[in-house]
Amino acid sequence: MKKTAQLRKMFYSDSLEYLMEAHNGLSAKVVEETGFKGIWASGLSISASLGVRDNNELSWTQVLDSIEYMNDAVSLPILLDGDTGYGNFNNARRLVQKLEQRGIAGVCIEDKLFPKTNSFINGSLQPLAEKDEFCGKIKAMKDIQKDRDFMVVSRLEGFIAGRTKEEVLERADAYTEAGVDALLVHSKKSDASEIEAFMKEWKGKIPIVIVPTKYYDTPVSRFADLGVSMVIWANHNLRSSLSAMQQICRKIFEEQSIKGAEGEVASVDEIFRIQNMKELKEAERIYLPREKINATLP
Ligand code: SPV
Ligand code: MG
Repeated sequence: MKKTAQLRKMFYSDSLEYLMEAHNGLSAKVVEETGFKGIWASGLSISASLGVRDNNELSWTQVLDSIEYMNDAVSLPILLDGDTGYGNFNNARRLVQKLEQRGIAGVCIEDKLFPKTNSFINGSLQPLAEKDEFCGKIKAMKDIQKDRDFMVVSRLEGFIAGRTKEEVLERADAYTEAGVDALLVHSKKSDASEIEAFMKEWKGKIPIVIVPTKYYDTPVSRFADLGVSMVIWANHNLRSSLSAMQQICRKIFEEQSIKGAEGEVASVDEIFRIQNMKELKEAERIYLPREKINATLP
């Protein structure tokens, strides 16, 4: 099945589905091997992994290059966190064209302004996009896509920016009318009250996606009961790798030795395995003259 169709199927399945964050080819492979069905290409995680802030400091083509590595590494569909679409309707529709060319299954754009700031930083100071202009952006993105299964998701930042539930619902209706395939309702509260309030009044038919980073202790059964379609675990691969790197660096620095670290890190053979050196070895047997086989491989 095409990756676009795989992602669309997840959004429309009867059960709650999950997208797991990845930010490079390696983390994408880990997500796939674990058994997840789809990947969230997190803007926060991709930026942080490259040492920059989640403020559109990466150019959009640098984001494209990053997700190309991810997409090549796995057979899972990727939903790109496309921030605000990197400009106006014209930039956003060009983004869709380039994503389709690279085999990415869908993109999520948020109703804020370029350059954006991460939703967990001074959210209430973040200006929202003007509703009609954002609807035009959605239309332009939907009009340009060639594969009808490519998913355009719109992210409602109203709760983040301190707007009322009524405004968030009104925008949800307007974005649906503009043709979006699904809505991501974001909240930075430590409980799910905003999501619950939204879901209780939402009469629309398109799938709803949430990112429970801050209300992490709400059981997923609650989201399923509310009618949420998709949950995004948005940043745990980045956060766990940061903790692991900090710990191991500290240990090696203090002990001036790698002896104590050896049992705490993946083996070099495990790196070779996840890189699929096995395939290269087999290919060498087919394509290299016999005397050159094993010259390049362990
Ligand atoms: C991301 O993962 O980059 C997101 C989700 O946009 S959040 O960081 O929760 O805003
Ligand atoms: Mg983001």
